[in-house]
Parts: sequence; structure tokens; C-alpha cells
Amino acid sequence: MPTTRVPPILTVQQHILQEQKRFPGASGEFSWLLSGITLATKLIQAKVRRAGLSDILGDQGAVNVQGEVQQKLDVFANEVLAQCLSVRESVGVLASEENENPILVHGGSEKANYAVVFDPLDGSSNIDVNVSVGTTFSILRRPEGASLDDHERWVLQPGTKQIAAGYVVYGSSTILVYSVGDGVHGFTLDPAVGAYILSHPNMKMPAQGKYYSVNEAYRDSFPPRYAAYIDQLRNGGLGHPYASRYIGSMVADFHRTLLKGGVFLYPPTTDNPAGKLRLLYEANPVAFLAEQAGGLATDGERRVLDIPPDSIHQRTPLVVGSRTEMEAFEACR
Ligand code: P6P
Repeated sequence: MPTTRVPPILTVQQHILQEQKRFPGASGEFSWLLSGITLATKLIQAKVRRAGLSDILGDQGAVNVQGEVQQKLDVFANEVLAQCLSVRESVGVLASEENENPILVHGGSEKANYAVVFDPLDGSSNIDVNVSVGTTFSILRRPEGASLDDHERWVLQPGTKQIAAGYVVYGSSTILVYSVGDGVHGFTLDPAVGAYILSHPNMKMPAQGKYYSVNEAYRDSFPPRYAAYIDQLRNGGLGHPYASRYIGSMVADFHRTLLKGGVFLYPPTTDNPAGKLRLLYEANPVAFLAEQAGGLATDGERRVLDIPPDSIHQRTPLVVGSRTEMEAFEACR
């Protein structure tokens, strides 16, 4: 009698509990922390899906620490992440793109062992034109000997110290992608039941793709190496001519790169000589996932995950993608 293999239905909470076993003695606090993130992103996606209906479109009028006009959804997303995470006793410090300084949430609890760094709504300038946006997050363990109030020390750690990282892309569907260092796993939100269901187990970035993703409007201000590399891709230098895809939301551009392979770049430019993307809550989470999925991520000179952060909102150039494209970039000096 042939046996049929029944595909499992697994929610992200069940998956986290399974992954939890990788953290001996974590006593469920880690899965409890991650459940705060998943809850927050369900609340955010509910607003994103109704952005045009609930008078939440348009800007909040305020300007955030980055000097960017805050969209109302940015503010909402930032607040709801802080609210969902601050009730987790295991969380000591939050750092957000929307806040100049870290937020202390531990209330003095010695059980506070984790810092969560996040961009609540990446790509928010796309909100009003109904283009995909996303949330990114990075989870760090409290450094040995760090006091409860030494909050910068909790978050200013290189990407190699991340114990988990992930993103949610609010696109044609809402997909959560995360890793705790044991592969990359994707979950699609079933809005009918409000659960993230395992849809992309053990994601692997193809060894080579057919897309490169960069804002070519800035081409003339890239260092020469980047223009030469893009020409190599376009002219079939890696075996076939590449097509260009650029959404302008890092999470969406990276998600495509993770699924289809290829390369995403945000090089240094005249306006942003250190790159535009933020190390702690944009580059590090995607670099962690890329490496877990068999890809690579560099700032042009070194591995992104090795960069020692000096400040919370530090920028970095980012080149992230499939092994073939990344090895070609490395050779393109
Ligand atoms: P540009 C969105 O504002 C963001 O931070 C990333 O999500 C995105 O990749 C980048 O900026 C887009 O920047 O300069 O191409 O508009």
C-alpha cells in the first residue's frame, strides 16, 4: 500500500517552540518574545490593508529622527511593536528607526535578557501608492556584564551576535520570514484565522538568479566599481543578461532576491557616502537571513555581519545576494 505523505500544517508559534529547543534553558522566554513580534505585525498588516480606507493615508506631519516625514502608519507600527514587546519581561531594550534613543522596557527586571532592534515600517514612502512595505527585526542577547541601564551596549553589537532576525513583507500576501540560526523559514498569514502558517520551509537562495536590484538613478554617483559590476550583469558577463527589478522597499527587494536569487545593492552615493540603509535594523537582519539561506552580504569591503556598530542609526552600503553574483562582485575591484 503506497504511503501518502501528509504535509504538516504548522503555525509560526509551533515552529518557534520547535526552534526554541536550540536555546537550552531559554525556558520559553524566547518564543514568548517572538510571539510579541508576530502579534504586532498582525496588527500592523490589518492597518496596512486598510490604509486607504481609515484616513490613515498621508503623512503624520511630524518628522522622525531620520529627518523623514513620518507617515501615520510609521507611527502606529512603531507604537504597536513597543506595546507588544514591552509586556515581555525578557525584553530589556528596544531600538527603533523611529526613535533617536533606545527605549528601556525592562522596568528593572533582572530577567530582561534581550534587546530587539527594528524598523517598524520599512519603505513607508510607498504606503500611499499601495506598494509593498515591511517590518524588519533583529534580536540580540544582553551582553555579559551589561547593566540594565547600559542600553547602548545592549544594541551596539555586530550582526554575528544576532540570535534571531527576520522581516514581514506586507505584499500581495503577508509573509513572515525569520531565522534563529538554523535555516530560514517563511510563513504566510492566513487572515481568515489570523495565523502565520508555514509556507516556505528551509528557504535557500538560488546559487544564481537573473535580476539585479539597485536604484540606477544614482548610477553616476556610485563608485566606479559598482557601475562596472552592473554593466557586467547587464552584458551577460555571468552567463546571461540580467533584468532589473527595483521596488524601493528593501524588504520587498530582498524577499525577491531570497526567493529568486540575484543581487540587491544600495551602494555609497554622493548624498549618502556611507550608504543609505541602516546597519542595525536593515542590513544586519537581511545579511543574517542571506547567509543562513546560502547567500552573502557585504558593505563593499567586509562581511556586513562583522561590522562593529558605533551608533544606533549608523548607515552602511549593502550588497546582498546569491553566491555567484556576490563572488563576481568581490572579483570586480
Ligand atoms: P531610494 C526605504 O525608504 C528605504 O529605506 C529602503 O527600504 C529602500 O531600499 C531604500 O530606502 C530606497 O531608497 O533612495 O532608492 O529611494
